[in-house]
Amino acid sequence: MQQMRGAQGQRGGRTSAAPPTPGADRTPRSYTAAMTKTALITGITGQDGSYLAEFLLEQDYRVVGMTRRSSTLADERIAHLAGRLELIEGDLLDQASLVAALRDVGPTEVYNLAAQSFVPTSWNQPVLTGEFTGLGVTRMLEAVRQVDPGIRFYQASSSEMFGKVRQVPQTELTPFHPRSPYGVAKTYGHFLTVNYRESYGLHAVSGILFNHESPRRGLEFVSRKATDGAARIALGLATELPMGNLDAERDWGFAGDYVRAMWLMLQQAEASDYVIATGVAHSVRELCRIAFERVGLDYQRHVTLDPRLHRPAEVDHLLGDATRARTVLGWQPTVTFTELIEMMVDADVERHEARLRGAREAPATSRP
Ligand code: NDP
Ligand code: GDR
Repeated sequence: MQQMRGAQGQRGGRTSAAPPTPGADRTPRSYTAAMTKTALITGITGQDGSYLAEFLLEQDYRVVGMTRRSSTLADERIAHLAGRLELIEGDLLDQASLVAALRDVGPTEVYNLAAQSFVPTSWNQPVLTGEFTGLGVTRMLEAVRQVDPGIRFYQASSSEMFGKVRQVPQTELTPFHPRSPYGVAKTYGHFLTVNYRESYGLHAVSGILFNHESPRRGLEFVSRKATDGAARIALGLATELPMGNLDAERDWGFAGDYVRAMWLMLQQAEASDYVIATGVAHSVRELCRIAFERVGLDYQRHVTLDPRLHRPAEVDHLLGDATRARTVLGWQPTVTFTELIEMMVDADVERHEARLRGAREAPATSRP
């Protein structure tokens, strides 16, 4: 395990790993506010991983992020945390690496955020999505059970489990009807989390989070695609933005608010599951309108329809009821939909402008 050394630094391999000790101490850790808490975050390089790491560091946690090996460094979302964040290698596909990571790190809390999280990809790679997003949860829970059943465990569940909704708005009691291999895999992960809580008494919670976005959102997700598209068109870098189903509706919130809810869930005396949502739904069309208006453009002149972006089975409308989170956790969102989209557009404009400035100012290089 290593301290992160910044964008140019090495990635943390498990360099100080002790060999796994059969029958190592399995005594559940007592959970007191006084002890220094250590969090292990899987999916640290993702949107939520980066916000959660920031939040936990502010709470004086020791934070260790799990990364999987790749030939390139994918740390742009966490590079600014260099020196404060430790990294350890592990992969949700590899049970032994998870057990070893837990033994090395000795966390008090595990946040299982890693997943294949893009819904359309789950139709192209359904088996891999099942392995990462579904069975990966089993591997992580088994590792917790074996290494230290006193670890508190958070599972990143999703409103995609509601899919073809049976009730509006959706609560913790709404039945699931997932509409994609991703949604099915998340539903498996959710029930497995509940099952390990009921079977082994683990402090395992499932956060049923509705869509949450930020300037760090992946460019393939609809919110960021719209805000980046509006920024590029406003700066003359593109002229149109092909989109899929503009009528789909989602309950979108700000990722920074949602990671606070994850933490609050693990601080409760009793493990339980919570819906996290704003309680307000908007269409993709409204999203586009607000994004383009922010840069003084009319989305109708630039957004084109591409039927190839429609999904084999769509989730038409999601709207969450987070009453339980509000009353039990004291959680509520702080950023409105319009504020969120405008924040994202502004960040994308700034990023593209900086790149354009850099390109103009860069010294001319002679080709070999
Ligand atoms: P991202 O797609 O931004 O991040 C996913 C993370 O998972 C990345 O760090 C990725 O690492 C990692 N990962 C993928 N596969 C593996 C693997 N086999 N082993 C180890 N790590 C792996 O997702 P978000 O941050 O947006 O979401 C976090 C979690 O919350 C996900 O589980 C997602 O499904 C869930 N969720 C998200 C919602 C949202 O609106 N954002 C709503 C509800 C649930 P790498 O960089 O190497 O690819
Ligand atoms: P979603 O998010 O599938 O809800 O999953 P996404 O932003 O991909 O899609 C939201 C809705 O927008 C419609 N849409 C488009 N989507 C994309 N990506 N690109 C387009 O061009 C486009 N045009 C219209 C989609 O059809 C859909 O209805 C996200 C992920 O973060 C999951 O991991 C998470 O679990 C859920 O949110 C809650």
